[in-house]
Amino acid sequence: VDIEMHLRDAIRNRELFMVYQPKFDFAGNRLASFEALIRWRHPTQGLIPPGDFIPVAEETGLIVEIGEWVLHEVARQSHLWERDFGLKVPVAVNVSSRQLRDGRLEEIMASAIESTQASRDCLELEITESAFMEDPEGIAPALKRLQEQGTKISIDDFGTGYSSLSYLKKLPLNYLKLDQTFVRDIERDPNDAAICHATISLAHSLGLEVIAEGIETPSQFEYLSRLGCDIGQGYYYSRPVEAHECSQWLDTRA
Ligand code: G
Ligand code: G
Ligand code: MN
Ligand code: NA
Repeated sequence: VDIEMHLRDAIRNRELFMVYQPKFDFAGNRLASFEALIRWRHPTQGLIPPGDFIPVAEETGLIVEIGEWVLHEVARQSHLWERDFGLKVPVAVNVSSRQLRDGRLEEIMASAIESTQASRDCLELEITESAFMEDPEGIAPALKRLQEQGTKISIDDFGTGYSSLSYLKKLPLNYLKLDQTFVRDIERDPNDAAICHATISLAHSLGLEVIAEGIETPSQFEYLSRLGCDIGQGYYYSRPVEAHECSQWLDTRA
C-alpha cells in the first residue's frame, strides 16, 4: 500500500529515471542498441529496484501510466542522441502484458515519437515470453502493425516461459533474448550449453537474431561467440548506466 501510494506521485515528482545498458554485436564488437531500464529514486527510501515496484505497478494498473512516461522519456533521449551524435541507435523498452492488453500501445508509441521527433525505428519493444503466452492471439495483431511500421520486437527471458515453439513462427518477432539463467553456467553445465546451442539454431532457422543476456565473463562471451550468437549484453560489457554516461559508446560509432 505504501509503495502504491508513493508510486502514484513518483512520475509527477520526477523520481523515476531511465538507465541504459548497451548491447554489442559479436561480429564487429560494435554498439548495436541499448536496453532502457527504469529506476526509482525515492526521496526517503533511496533507490528502489524495479523488481520491488514494477509488480505493484502491474497489479494496480499504474504500469500503463508509467509505461507511457517510459516511452516518452526513451523517445526523447533517442532523439537527443540522434541529434548530438548523428546516429540512429535503437533503444529497447520493456513492456508488460498489462500495457499490451490496455489497447493503447500503438497510440502511445505514435504520440511519443511525434512529440519528441524521435525516429520510429529507434524504439524497440521487449516482451517477455510469459507476457506473450498470456494471450498470443490477442496481442499479436497490434504488435504486427507496429512491426510493419518499423518497430523491432524481442521476445525477452526466452526459455523460462513455457511457450509452444509453434508460436515462435506466428508471432511478430525480430529478436530472441536468451535468458541469463542459461548463460550463467554455460561453460560448466552441459544442459545449459545445449539449450543455448539449440535455441540459437532454432532462432536462426526462423530468421530471428539472438541476443544473449547476462554475459559477465570473457569465457561466456567466447562460448556464445562460437555458438554463433548475434548480439551480447551484460556486465562483461557494462552495467546499465545513465544517459550521460552512454557517450563513450556513441562516440565510437559516430
Ligand atoms: O533493471 P533490472 O535492473 O533490475 O530490471 C528488473 C526487471 O524490471 C526486468 O525484468 C525488467 O524487464 C523490468 N523492467 C525494467 N524497466 C522496466 C520498464 O521500463 N518497464 C517494465 N514494464 N519493466 C521494466
Ligand atoms: O528485462 P529483463 O528481465 O531481461 O531485465 C534484465 C535484467 O538483468 C535487469 O535487471 C538488468 O539490470 C540485469 N542484468 C543485466 N546484465 C546483467 C548481468 O550481466 N548479470 C546479471 N546478473 N544481471 C544483469
Ligand atoms: Mn528486457
Ligand atoms: Na530478459
